[in-house]
Amino acid sequence: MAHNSSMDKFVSSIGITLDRFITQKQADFSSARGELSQLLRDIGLAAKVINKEIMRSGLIGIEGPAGDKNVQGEEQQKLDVVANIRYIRALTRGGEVCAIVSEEEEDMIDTGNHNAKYVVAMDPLDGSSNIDVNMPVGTIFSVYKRVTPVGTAPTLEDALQKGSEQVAAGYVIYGSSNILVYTTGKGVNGFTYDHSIGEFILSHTHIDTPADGNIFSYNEGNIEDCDEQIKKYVAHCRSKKMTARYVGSLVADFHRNMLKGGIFFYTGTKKNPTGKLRIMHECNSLAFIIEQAGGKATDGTQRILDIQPTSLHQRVPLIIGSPKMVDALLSC
Ligand code: AHM
Ligand code: MG
Repeated sequence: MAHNSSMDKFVSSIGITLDRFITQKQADFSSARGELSQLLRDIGLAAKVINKEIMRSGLIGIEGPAGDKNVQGEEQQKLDVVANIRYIRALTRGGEVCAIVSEEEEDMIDTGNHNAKYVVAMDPLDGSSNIDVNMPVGTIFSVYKRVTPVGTAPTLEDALQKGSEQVAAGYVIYGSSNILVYTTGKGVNGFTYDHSIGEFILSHTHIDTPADGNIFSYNEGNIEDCDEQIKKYVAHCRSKKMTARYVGSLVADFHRNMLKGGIFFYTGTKKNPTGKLRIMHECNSLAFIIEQAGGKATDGTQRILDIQPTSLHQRVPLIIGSPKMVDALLSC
């Protein structure tokens, strides 16, 4: 039935809930049986719970350090621990995930759901050093199909897959507003949390990153330690009077740059010769998303999504953002 233009505002998908959107999008995959949709809903639910905890963290005293170190020797914040537990619980109970790889856990977790066909890699709370000062933090996740047969116990082979094998990826920002962005390989969409009704609502459809931009995100405190290419590129950014923006929460820096046009890079330093960020928990997800939005992600020599991970907590250099800016850095 034809509709006139005044009806557009009623048929636009802006404003529908995350759950409904996921259900509608399932139709893009003819063989889909709803498991991935359920898994994404489970993540959406856990995101709401974490958001609630973060909003109250100052009141209930969970924003400080927990006293433990995680497997990388970094101090674990209490909220890191809380977020890790919440996501693992949501994904385990949800039943669609056979294995979870978390930044906060040394080993892969076998959820016991051996009939499930998906594996999730995640950083439950990224940028956690920002929690106690009210800066944005986030969750980053990647979803893979297992490679071992359904019905058997998952193995490391299921986890150590190239980023190009992801079937879905996304992140949540707990910041000035609470936003969930995800892709299943058919574009990138973002949902803003409406506290009054307790739902993520579609707010950013088909996100495309600008081909070029004016923002560079780099921890310039590392510049003495970095290689000539980075020094040259930073000098180039300064000479062009670009805008330096570095929150220190990857999701926040990434999200802003994707929407406005920009580049984020964290390459090798003396302390971390292959950079700080982890391929499984952080880089692959954002690389998949930026490519879906028309951008690029590389470690300086190859596409992030083509790297074969060899260990769960492997770190790689990350250069990610608007395609022309990534190319300009590589040509330095
Ligand atoms: P985390 O996973 O321990 O929170 O560390 C990752 C964070 C990123 O969010 C951010 O981009 C980066 O570390 C900042 O590191 P630095 O303080 O060295 O600039
Ligand atoms: Mg992290």
